[in-house]
Amino acid sequence: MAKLMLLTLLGLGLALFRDHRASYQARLNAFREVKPVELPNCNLVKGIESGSEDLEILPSGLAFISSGLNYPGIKSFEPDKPGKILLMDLNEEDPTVLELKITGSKFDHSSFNPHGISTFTDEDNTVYLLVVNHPHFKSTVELFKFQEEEKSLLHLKTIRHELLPNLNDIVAVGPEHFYATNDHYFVDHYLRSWELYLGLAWSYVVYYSPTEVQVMADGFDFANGINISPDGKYVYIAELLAHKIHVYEKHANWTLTPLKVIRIQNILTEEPKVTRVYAENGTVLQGSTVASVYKGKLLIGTVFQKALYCEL
Ligand SMILES: *[C@@H]1O[C@H](CO)[C@@H](O)[C@H](O)[C@H]1NC(C)=O
Ligand SMILES: *[C@@H]1O[C@H](CO)[C@@H](O)[C@H](O)[C@H]1NC(C)=O
Ligand SMILES: [Ca+2]
Repeated sequence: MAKLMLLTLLGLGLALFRDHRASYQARLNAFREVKPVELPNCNLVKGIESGSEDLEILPSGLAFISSGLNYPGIKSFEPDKPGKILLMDLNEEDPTVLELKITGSKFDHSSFNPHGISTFTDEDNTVYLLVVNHPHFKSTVELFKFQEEEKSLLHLKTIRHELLPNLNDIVAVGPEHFYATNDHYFVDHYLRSWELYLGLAWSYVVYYSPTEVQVMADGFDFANGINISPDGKYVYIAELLAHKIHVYEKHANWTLTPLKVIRIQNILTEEPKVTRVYAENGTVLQGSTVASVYKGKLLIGTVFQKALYCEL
């Protein structure tokens, strides 16, 4: 009898497992045909070979690029080297990248593992760069002051908080104030895998300031990129495994009210305002994560590989 029970449980377990495997593959878009959409004039950015997971372009045309991410389960071409922040001046004819020197005595360069980044420009035009960092696979936010003359980043502060355990991306709304996505709920590797596999959708978004830290949105199946509209009124959150972009209204008290959801699955049929400007089957770019536009040019980043610069 005990054996029968055991077998029944095993059978049920296997059925559940198979069910979940199918939906897991669908959530990951594992079997999808990519129809190419080409742009006339694209060039790989020289000097980027080990990732450009996130990037941001200042109104002046200076782009910051985070490179060298080491993330569990994802390929890395330079797993033993620290990551870096690259600078690219998009006003140049044929722009190249330069690694920004990091200064400041309290910063441990050897374990630098940059992920999402965001800038904040103060009233006096000081540019702060906020960087999600995973030293030894933990999560911190590093606050830097950009020193344009010296082409360097002065490290000012490391921010850690129990509500910031699994950071992916941030969007700065002040020098030490930001919204951040936690792409998982659990910290433990084993529990994280199950959380992802079962699609628990426990990933969440936090508002952080030196005086207040609060969960502002939750229930995401892997909250990934986050950004804000140029007028500062709306916050956008990409829910990776649900293939959605959520639009929130941001209030004066920093709370977020959901406004609408843009489904990305069938962008060619559903929302006519969404245009696919570039698509490629992996021969040129693999694992693209981010793109931004400056003066009619498009800069595309990838998790662990190259970056592409195209004319739109
Ligand atoms: C925050 O502001 C919004 C809009 O004014 C309001 O509806 C909400 O109740 C406020 N929440 C808190 C916690 O104060
Ligand atoms: C990917 O696209 C390139 C260029 O369009 C083509 O040459 C190549 O055969 C494609 N590869 C696959 C696996 O579809
Ligand atoms: Ca970002």
